[in-house]
Amino acid sequence: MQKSMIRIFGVVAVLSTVTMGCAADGNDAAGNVAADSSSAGSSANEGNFISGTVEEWKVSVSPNAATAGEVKFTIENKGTIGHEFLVVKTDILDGKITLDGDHFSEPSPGLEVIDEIGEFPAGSTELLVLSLEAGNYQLVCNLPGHYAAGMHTSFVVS
Ligand SMILES: [Cu+2]
Repeated sequence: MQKSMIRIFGVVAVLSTVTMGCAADGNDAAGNVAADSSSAGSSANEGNFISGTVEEWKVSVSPNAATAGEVKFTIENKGTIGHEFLVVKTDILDGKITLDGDHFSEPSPGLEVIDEIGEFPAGSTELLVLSLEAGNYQLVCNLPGHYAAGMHTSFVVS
């Protein structure tokens, strides 16, 4: 009868990824999920699931746009070293933020760092849930040298 085992379990396992030996990060992700229920008036944004990667030396997300309201970023570090993931609201063109040495200052004129996933290790996945206003954004890694090396991409909220 029920001979065919269903493989959906694999998906569930990925979604509930626990970073072993890094309990603090796991707790952060859980906290962000729990915070979902506090946002009001965003029922039209249930599709704002953004998945992406950070690696040497790029940031990639799909889709690269969302509607204003709650946006959920699931970001995997596909690289071989630690990276961070910053959500920056700015009209500055992608890759053109003025650097102060090997990174840009936070804060800087013309941009606002909305929130971030702090540096997380290679091979791990983190969730960041934010309430975003309409506007132009950059998703970046601002570790020393990483922005200049290409770790930035544009993101639009309408
Ligand atoms: Cu980086």
